[in-house]
Amino acid sequence: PPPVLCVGETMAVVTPTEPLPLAEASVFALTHGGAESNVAAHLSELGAPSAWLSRLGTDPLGDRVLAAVAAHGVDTRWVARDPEAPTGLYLKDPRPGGTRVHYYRRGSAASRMSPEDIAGWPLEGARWLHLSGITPALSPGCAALVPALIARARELGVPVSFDVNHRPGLWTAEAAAPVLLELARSADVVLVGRDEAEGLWGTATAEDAAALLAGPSHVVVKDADREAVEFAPDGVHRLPARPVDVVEPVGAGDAFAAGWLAARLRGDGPQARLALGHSLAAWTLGATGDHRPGHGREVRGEDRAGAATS
Ligand code: KDG
Repeated sequence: PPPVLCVGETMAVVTPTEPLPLAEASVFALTHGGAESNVAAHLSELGAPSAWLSRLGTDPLGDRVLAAVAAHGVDTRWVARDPEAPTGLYLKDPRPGGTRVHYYRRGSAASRMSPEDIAGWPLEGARWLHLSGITPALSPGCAALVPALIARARELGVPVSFDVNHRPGLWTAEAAAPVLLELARSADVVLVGRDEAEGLWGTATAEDAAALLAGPSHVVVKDADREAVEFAPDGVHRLPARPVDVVEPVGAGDAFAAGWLAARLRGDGPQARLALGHSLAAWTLGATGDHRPGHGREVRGEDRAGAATS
């Protein structure tokens, strides 16, 4: 089957390997992370062919990121290498109140993406296009790229999912709110956190958020560890989240998006879509990496059983 295209920046990630804050730790792991390539990796592992479209520097960090994403089975042939700009980098600072991230990505190779990249990308014949609200915050070129991609996908009849992903380290809620609202309204499927929507648009409940986002056929509102609610043409569906011991939250939203999307692509109903989203998110919450591989092998059988009874 044709691939799901996931477009966005993926960075090298430096994480302390000891439970110490960044300012005190002395031993670190070098991995990779990017919301859209995290989704692509999960999709590929769940059996949905995916491609990640982006730019990297020609530096060794770019080599590492490219190899790591490809190793998950993601098609990376459309990733451009830019000799004039570095691969983005971020550092994680584990703290008792939650992990903070420090970005070193201004002027990165991926921030130099623009609508001109679209001509070289395989949108025609794609099964799906997945985007997130991180990309428009990266640069004026990236801000122009996202709506242009959505417009092109519309012309070609390719469905678009948009994960709102407001990153306060990149832009304020005031700056992000109108941009993310317009992009979300133009997608077919929107994923958003209940608290994220409240911070951006002042909507208190999942229902308020869904009402504001009129336009998409499906709006999925995730309410942290409580529940996820899907607003679909055939009604409103909710599923409580499973209790889980959180090791590190980064990447759980991407995992949820991939689980929901993989279930949608194989024709599962709303309860099974939400169940697979929760399941992937819970899996990712239990480890420090942005993308935790292996979920499919671990729990696929369990979710199939769950889907059959719901
Ligand atoms: O959703 C997880 C991402 O936020 C993380 O992998 C890094 O893409 C990233 C970003 O821009 O924060």
